Amino acid sequence: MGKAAVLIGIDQPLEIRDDVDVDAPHAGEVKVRMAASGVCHSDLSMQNGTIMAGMPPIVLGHEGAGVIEEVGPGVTKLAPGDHVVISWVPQCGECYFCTRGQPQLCEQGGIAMATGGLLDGTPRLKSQGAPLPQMAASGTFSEITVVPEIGAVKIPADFDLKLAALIGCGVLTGAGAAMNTAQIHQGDTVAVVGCGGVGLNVIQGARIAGATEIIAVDMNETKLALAKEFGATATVNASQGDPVSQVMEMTGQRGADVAFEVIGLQQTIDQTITMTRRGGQAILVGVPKMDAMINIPAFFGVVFSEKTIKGCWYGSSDVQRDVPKLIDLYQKGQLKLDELVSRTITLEQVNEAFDAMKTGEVARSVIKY
Ligand code: PAD
Ligand code: ZN
Repeated sequence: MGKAAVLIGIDQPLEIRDDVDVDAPHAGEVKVRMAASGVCHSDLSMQNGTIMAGMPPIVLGHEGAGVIEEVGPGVTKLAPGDHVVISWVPQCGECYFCTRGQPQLCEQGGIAMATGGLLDGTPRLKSQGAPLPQMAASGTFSEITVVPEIGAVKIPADFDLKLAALIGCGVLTGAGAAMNTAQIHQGDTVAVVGCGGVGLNVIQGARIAGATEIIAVDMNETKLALAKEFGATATVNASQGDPVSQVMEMTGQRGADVAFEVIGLQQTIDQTITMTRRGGQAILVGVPKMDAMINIPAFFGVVFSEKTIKGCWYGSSDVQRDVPKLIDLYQKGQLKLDELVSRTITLEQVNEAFDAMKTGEVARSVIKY
């Protein structure tokens, strides 16, 4: 029996249950004792019904790291005792997308995402006598979980698991948005709208990729100060005047070479596309409400201006390639991870982490088991 934080209804506090039974891993699966889990805005968006309503009860959490306790039949790449980062997009390496260099779109992940189960559509957790679904084939708000072998990436055993957890979503997504999705070039001018746990990683990814001007846009001064630590060269407080005209002014009325939306609001999506220069790229990372629309004039906004509007899923990451790369960048002192941890909390404090996220006071709260 273990503990887990369970979403029992939209807009209700997560319930801490201590009766969670974990099945043995099936073929191709691994059981993981979680060491740490970050609290990402996507967890809050599940809790408040912005995304994927309709499947409570479900264990949330998808940004985690831990130690393998048991492996199912046929598992060859991982063994008990291995330290792993959970990949909330399992990447099979064999499907249409994986073999075309887009493992972030792996066909296997879709089944899990839609069902709250693992790759066969069923979860390995049970509570109150019923199967307990797991968010995104992970469920890292559980002391112990079972994930597909292709949803766990081995890391060195001496790497801090609390920092490794953050790599699992915020860092892969944010840094990947800059380095993989946008493929920032040396000398680019970049705007980042939304400087939370993911946006700060877009900023540092852009800095590492060679952007020379990085304009951070947020409504919270604490976040703007953090953004500067992560590499922003200028800041715009969106609560003080129109952020688009401020970015236009800072870029000689041309706009940013690459602008990123990292909030998930219809209004900021439109702002981000508008502040992108002619011929530039607008990268949409934030997850909006399922019925949100993009409201951009088709001619002046896209055709005549030749802008690319590009979605970003999991930082277009190849997790087997990018997790080691990010660890290496951290060890060389180029990637900040410690500074992302605003608070270390217990599983019981997960609802407080949601409150802190709503007021914008934290980059990340990290649950330590
Ligand atoms: P967060 O809550 O830590 O950060 C959001 C930031 O936006 C905060 O700093 C806010 O102050 C700021 N903000 C809010 N409203 C405005 C506004 N109108 N103008 C300017 N700034 C504002 O969230 P996060 O960084 O954890 O996640 C950001 C989004 O990215 C969220 O929608 C999440 O669901 C999404 C996400 N997408 C992927 C993906 O694969 N596409 C992965 C992970 C997270
Ligand atoms: Zn996330």
